[in-house]
Amino acid sequence: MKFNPYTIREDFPTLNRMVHGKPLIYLDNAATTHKPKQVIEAIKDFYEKYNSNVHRGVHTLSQEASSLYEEAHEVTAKFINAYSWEEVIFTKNATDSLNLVAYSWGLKNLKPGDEIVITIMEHHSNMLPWRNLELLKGVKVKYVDINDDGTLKYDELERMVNERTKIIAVTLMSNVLGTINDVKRIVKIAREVNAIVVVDGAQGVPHMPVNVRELGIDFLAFSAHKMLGPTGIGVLWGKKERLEEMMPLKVGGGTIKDVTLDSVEWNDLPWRFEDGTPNIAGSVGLSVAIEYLRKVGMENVRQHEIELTRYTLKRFEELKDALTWYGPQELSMRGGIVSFNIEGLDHHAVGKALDLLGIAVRTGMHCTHPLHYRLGIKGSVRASFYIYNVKEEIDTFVDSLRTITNVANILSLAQIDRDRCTCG
Ligand code: C6P
Repeated sequence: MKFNPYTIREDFPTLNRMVHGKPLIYLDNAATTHKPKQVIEAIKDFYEKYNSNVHRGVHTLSQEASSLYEEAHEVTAKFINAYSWEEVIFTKNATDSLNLVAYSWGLKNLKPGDEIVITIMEHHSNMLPWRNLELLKGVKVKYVDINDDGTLKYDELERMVNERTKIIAVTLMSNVLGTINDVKRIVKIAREVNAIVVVDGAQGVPHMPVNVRELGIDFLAFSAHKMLGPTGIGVLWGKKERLEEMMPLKVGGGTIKDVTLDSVEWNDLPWRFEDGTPNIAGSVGLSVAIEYLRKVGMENVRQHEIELTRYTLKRFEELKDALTWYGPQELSMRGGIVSFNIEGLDHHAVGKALDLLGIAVRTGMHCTHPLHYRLGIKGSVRASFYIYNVKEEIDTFVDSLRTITNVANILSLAQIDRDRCTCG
């Protein structure tokens, strides 16, 4: 399919919204993306025609719902080139997936004194579960720093990893800096000490081709809602042998083959980790979202975001006296995320001003407090792109930043004059 963001936009009803009397410009895709009508329709269709519980009935609706649910595992497995659909566990979201590895693999396989290496750019979801293991298992979490340009200090990582290192957990793409980490290089370092590699793909998987076999990693976590799918469903992919090493911790309906008062026989993969009635409609939505992205082509997604980022950074140069932005300049090392601050202005104020002009961005610390402290800032404004964003939106966005900057300058000059004024 020839990539055309203008045609793609027609599939997204939300993009027709007006906000404060202006056409919506949605640049908050790292938080969540909009859903194409194909996904919305598929979820509606599921509830209208197939709604039933899975793996719990011989009746037609339950069989059909079970097939759709199983098929969603297969579609997801193919999308990331997993060895088998049995390696795909549906969770609530990426956070849930990372917690699942931390506890189910970590509690069983770690011992006091073991070390987990993560990076300073990690989202709290790929930091706090590991930190909990410090309390629960007496392991130590170590943090790899970044260079001034927001890239990872690989030499420091290499020095930090030793025979005590059991896990390296790293994000594929930073949700603030946009930095894309060299996961293959990290896997090489990990293999020298037999550590496993857990990848937080929440920002990576929606925006670039991801092939788990080629990366050589052990676990990958991501969320449907950041890749055109619904909220409430996420994925943990794990190599089969790693999943076999995990203990089911959240257990109950769906996780077992047999239970007596003396014993439990756990279910096959992946069901032993999918406790209770799952998000069946969500899995249908995820399937269709993946199918949509597959047709668009993940290479095209990546290329489009490189172009939008290139254009944004070029236009940011016009405002360089007032703007500070973060992350690598080199586009091959960054995704479609641009975080910045305007000199003298609070990030929330900038976000609100943009909202009044119809532009949605995220402001704050983006669930990466340690990274913001490392950068020496109290927060940032973040614009993040997806397949339906177009250059004209970037123009309006940058022009709006110029207006905000000019108005702020006028207001501060007015304040200086006001302070000098003694006329009562
Ligand atoms: N980042 C953002 O605005 P969940 O919320 O579980 O779907 O995803 C968690 C998560 C994990 N890792 C990274 C790198 C992420 O960016 C996120 C979610 C959103 O940046 C919401 S905080």
